Amino acid sequence: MFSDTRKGYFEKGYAKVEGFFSESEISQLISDVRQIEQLSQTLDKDDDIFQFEKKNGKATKLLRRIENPHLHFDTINSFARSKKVIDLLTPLLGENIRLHNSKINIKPPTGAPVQWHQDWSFYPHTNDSFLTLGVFLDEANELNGALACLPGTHTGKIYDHRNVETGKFCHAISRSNWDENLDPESAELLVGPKGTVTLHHVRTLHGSGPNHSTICRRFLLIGYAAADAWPLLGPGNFRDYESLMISGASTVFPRMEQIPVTVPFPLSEYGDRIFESQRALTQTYY
Ligand SMILES: O=C(O)CCC(=O)C(=O)O
Repeated sequence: MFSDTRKGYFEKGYAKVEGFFSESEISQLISDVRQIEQLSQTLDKDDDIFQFEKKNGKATKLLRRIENPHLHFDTINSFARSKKVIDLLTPLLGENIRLHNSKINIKPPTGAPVQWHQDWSFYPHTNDSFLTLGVFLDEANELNGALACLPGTHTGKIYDHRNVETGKFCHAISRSNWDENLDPESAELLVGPKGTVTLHHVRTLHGSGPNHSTICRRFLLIGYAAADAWPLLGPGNFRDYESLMISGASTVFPRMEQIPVTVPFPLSEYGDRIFESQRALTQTYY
């Protein structure tokens, strides 16, 4: 890894590497994703894998998100476990790495924004050696809703992610819970051509605007944690949890760190569906 990428990640809480994937590597990934996208077009509503943009509360044909593709499609599973990815992550997470989750956010033209949030509020662990790798499947720019990150927030406080009106967890920070550190004007927009990768720490404040352009902004996002970061909400099925190790060895001796946490309760009726859950927010930024 380039040492300035590592330095930037630890100092700012995020980093970007343009051209990380070659033209042929990214073309292969895009073609794999296209095949997956096509499977969605026989559906007329959301299922456990595919989520669509909504109009007047009803699903349109515009695909919004593919949930945990690594669990359903071999091509994405292999990509998420590839040597090139592991070599990128090792200087940031150490040698023992577990895959946590994945998604492809499509953000089609007119597609919805993602309000400001910290992933840490969704899934607190015993330590925060934990990040999300992002891969641009399309160019991301000022118009189509590129990811924005707030520098330095990965070592700061954890904001309340409950909807101030309902009191329920909503995957976003209500405006009245903002403080001077949550200043979108000081955010960095992570723009770049397809093949660019981003790395953002699990506590980094981030969000992205709506797509005002005529092209999709497809973004593959994969969460990874150090193997000794134990999920405070429990591992679910332990065998499945262990099967997500992508490098090194697992452990039953979690590393505890004295860091702020919050838990994603009380749950809203939208469960872990970030777009639906954020839509209930009345105090939005984007
Ligand atoms: O798609 C994006 O721009 C950001 C997505 C994100 O932060 C999330 O899904 O948690």
